[in-house]
Amino acid sequence: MKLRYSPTSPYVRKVSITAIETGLSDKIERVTTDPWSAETDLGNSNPIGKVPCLITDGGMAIYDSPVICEYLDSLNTGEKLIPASGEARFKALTLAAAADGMLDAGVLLLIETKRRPGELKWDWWAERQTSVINRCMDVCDAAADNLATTDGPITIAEAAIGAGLGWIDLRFPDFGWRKERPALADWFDKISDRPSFEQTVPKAA
Ligand SMILES: N[C@@H](CCC(=O)N[C@@H](CS)C(=O)NCC(=O)O)C(=O)O
Repeated sequence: MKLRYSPTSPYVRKVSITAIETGLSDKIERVTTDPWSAETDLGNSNPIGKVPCLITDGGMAIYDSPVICEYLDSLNTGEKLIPASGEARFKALTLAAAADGMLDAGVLLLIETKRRPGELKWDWWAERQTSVINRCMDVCDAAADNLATTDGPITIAEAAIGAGLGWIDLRFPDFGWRKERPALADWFDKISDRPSFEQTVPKAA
């Protein structure tokens, strides 16, 4: 398998954590891809033009990150990251969706506040994305006491929330999310020691 990736993408990190936890990491060749480059051919594999994009051994392109994680978990012969059915499945998937939603808003906020030319900045839009991030973090905080940390298997929820918070810290070091959410902060400290998290810490580009 080949994974088209960029090193700081939190969606890629979630996939990398999933790959490590499912024991598949060694089977994945990494192909660095800059989705923002005008020259990239990424759109030939993923029409959305985003990383991550997984190319299977059979040549099939799989996107976006939730589908890639589901694919890797389907190859996983050990404990599944995505529970098979029932409330556990939909709790894990919904928490992962909240973490992905936090990131989607985070990416929009990054573009709005750090990339858009000053005269085009739109405060209303930035405030809206900040509210989304905060609401998603609140949902993760409410669930934090039931999230796995260093011992035992994790689900896609832990992978997504951990990758998401790591990226918020990288891109918005002054966001200040911990003070109001001690349970989530404590959980994040603990999960950060898990090998799959330690091995995938994003480095500023
Ligand atoms: N929903 C997508 C989001 C992926 C995404 O936004 N990736 C960013 C990098 S962090 C990207 O490739 N952006 C390029 C663009 O928006 O054109 C997923 O879960 O895979």
